[in-house]
Amino acid sequence: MLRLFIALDLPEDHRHQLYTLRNPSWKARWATPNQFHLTLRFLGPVEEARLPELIQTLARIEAPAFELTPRGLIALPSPARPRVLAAAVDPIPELHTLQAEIERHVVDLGFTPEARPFRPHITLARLKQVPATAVRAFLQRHRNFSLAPFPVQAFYLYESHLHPDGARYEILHRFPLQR
Ligand code: 3AM
Repeated sequence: MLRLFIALDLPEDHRHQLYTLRNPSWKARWATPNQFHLTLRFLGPVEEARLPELIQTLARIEAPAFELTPRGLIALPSPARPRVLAAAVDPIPELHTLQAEIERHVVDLGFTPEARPFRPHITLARLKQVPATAVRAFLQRHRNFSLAPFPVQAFYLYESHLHPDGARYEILHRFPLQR
């Protein structure tokens, strides 16, 4: 079985800027620059034999390239119960259209529909025992956070390799968007 998800990648420069937000004193697992991504669809365990049809199906998606602007930090599922610290992005229709197209295509293939609403985010840290007050103070301190817009010219199929010291994400396939 392969543990798969579909996501957007970030430019090198943006990864490094996101990494500077790191607060090493927290009981948290901070993402390293090569782990940053924006998940569009988590697929979970998939038989390796299904990979060709999955790739063929995703390759049929026709969606335009767009620009994404990281703006604002958020705590998920909520600031009162912070489990994940993430960067948000400006909501733009093209991102939601792409996510909906991917969802439609994977459901056609037999994957269970995603029950949760799409909340686009770039995970910065998984919080272990960080008090909500500390997270709120962090969000307040970084309330004006934003990064330059970056071009999104493709989406990717990733394999997640779980290791005791954190996940390693490997790109299995690149799906170009239309210019
Ligand atoms: O984009 P992020 O880093 O928030 O949380 C996991 C990660 O999301 C998410 O898939 C991404 C790549 O691992 N993920 C893991 N298990 C999941 C599940 N059962 C899940 N998302 C939804 N359902």
